[in-house]
Amino acid sequence: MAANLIDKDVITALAARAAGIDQSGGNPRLKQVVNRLLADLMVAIDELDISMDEFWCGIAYLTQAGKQNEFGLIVPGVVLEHFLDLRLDEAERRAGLAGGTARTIEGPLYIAGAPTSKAEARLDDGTDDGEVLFMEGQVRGVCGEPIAGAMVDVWHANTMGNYSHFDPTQAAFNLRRRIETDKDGRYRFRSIMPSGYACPPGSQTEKLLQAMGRHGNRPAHVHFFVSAPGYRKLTTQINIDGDKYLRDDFAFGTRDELIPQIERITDAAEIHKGGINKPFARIRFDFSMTKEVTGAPVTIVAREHAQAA
Ligand code: MBD
Ligand code: FE
Repeated sequence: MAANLIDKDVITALAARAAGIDQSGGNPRLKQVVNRLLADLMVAIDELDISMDEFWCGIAYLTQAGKQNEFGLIVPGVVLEHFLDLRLDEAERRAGLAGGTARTIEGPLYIAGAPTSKAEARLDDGTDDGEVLFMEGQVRGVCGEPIAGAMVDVWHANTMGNYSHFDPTQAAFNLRRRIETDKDGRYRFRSIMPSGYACPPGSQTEKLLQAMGRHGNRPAHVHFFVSAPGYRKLTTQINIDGDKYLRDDFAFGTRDELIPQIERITDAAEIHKGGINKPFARIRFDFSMTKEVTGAPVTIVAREHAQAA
């Protein structure tokens, strides 16, 4: 079958009618977006000569993905979540908002309402015999001022690459905490070294990636939301150096500035000081926050999160 069976003007008119452009009611912004996406989709169908079987295969795929609540995983997997970050970076650059710790994707596995503590916390419940990780640092403004009372909301996977809540074998809020910085803007926590996440075998996301010759692995990482009054909320992650997938993240989240050095502490006296009985890892990482300004695109993203039971 030949491609381009339908005149572009016919497609444009169909998309406009389907999006209610000729109707006075409805939400104008939604109509504008639906109109554009429909027109672009019909042009793609026509130019690629997408068959009925291919089209309905795609619909069945999306239907199943919805049933399995996988859109939050497909979005980073097909680079769209990272793309939104690139757009926000550029919008900030144009608004004159330079500096600050690089942002990177939130991902689908955040749970709101983790336990809070002042200055320090232990994130793991002691049931996972992973390498002990101490992480610490300071939250400062881009001009260097320490930010007392900033909230460092941290979450990461266990040694199997699984996140509490989504993994029913873990206790509620395991490896999830909100830590308020001390008077000098400092935070510190004890946890375990995470492993990288892998898309669930047999999932719709995994099927799509495989069909494109890709894998569904992320390098080990630790997520953060950092917020403080008067500053722009930061969504970011650190990646664990040395991970096989460090430069090959299926979700495109790795950024050079977000790969801190890892110290391996083996000295007996230091180990004793850390209150443990085996060698451990230490990461020092400071967060740099830009000031909130009027007119810049907001960095507080309204998106649906799974709720803790
Ligand atoms: C994750 O842990 C994650 O951070 C992202 C972006 C996607 C899937 C799993
Ligand atoms: Fe993650």
